[in-house]
Amino acid sequence: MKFQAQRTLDGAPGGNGDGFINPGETVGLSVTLRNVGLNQASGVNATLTASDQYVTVTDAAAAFGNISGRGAAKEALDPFVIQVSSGCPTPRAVPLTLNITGTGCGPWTAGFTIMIYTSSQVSGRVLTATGNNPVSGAAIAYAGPITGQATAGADGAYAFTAVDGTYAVTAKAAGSWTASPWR
Ligand SMILES: [Ca+2]
Repeated sequence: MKFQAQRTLDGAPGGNGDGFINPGETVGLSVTLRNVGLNQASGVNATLTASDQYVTVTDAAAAFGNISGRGAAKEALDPFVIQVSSGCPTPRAVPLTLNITGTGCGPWTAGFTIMIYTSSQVSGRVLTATGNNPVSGAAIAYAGPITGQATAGADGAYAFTAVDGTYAVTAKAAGSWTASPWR
């Protein structure tokens, strides 16, 4: 049995819904396991432990039911829940351990690492170099700890959510040179 993926559930009331695990949030972690054995694993359960001073596991149990064999993956029927202390420094990598059992099979141990970030809203305006006119619809690309795109509005304004780190941001628009990256 292997760890395959983790989905962060940081919606209200415990989180701000930006998709990142932030200091002060209580979030669900929905784990997907992969059964690399040949046979179906029945009654699969997992417990989650963290040994980090800033992370408390408040729901350490998740059930998976039966997972077919030969590489089949299955997401937990219910998520784990963790609480991150508001004083947690960021960015912080927190390793977590899964102890997995099944009926007449296992046990297995697996691990994965979550990242705790401080999220910030980055915003700006795209203006022409000569005349300072807004560039509506300019394509903004940002690359750093996370990578993505945004589009400038009619007033040239754009915004995106970023996490701790350094980013290169470029703006591209038809009829204009691509702006040199700024950080
Ligand atoms: Ca969040």
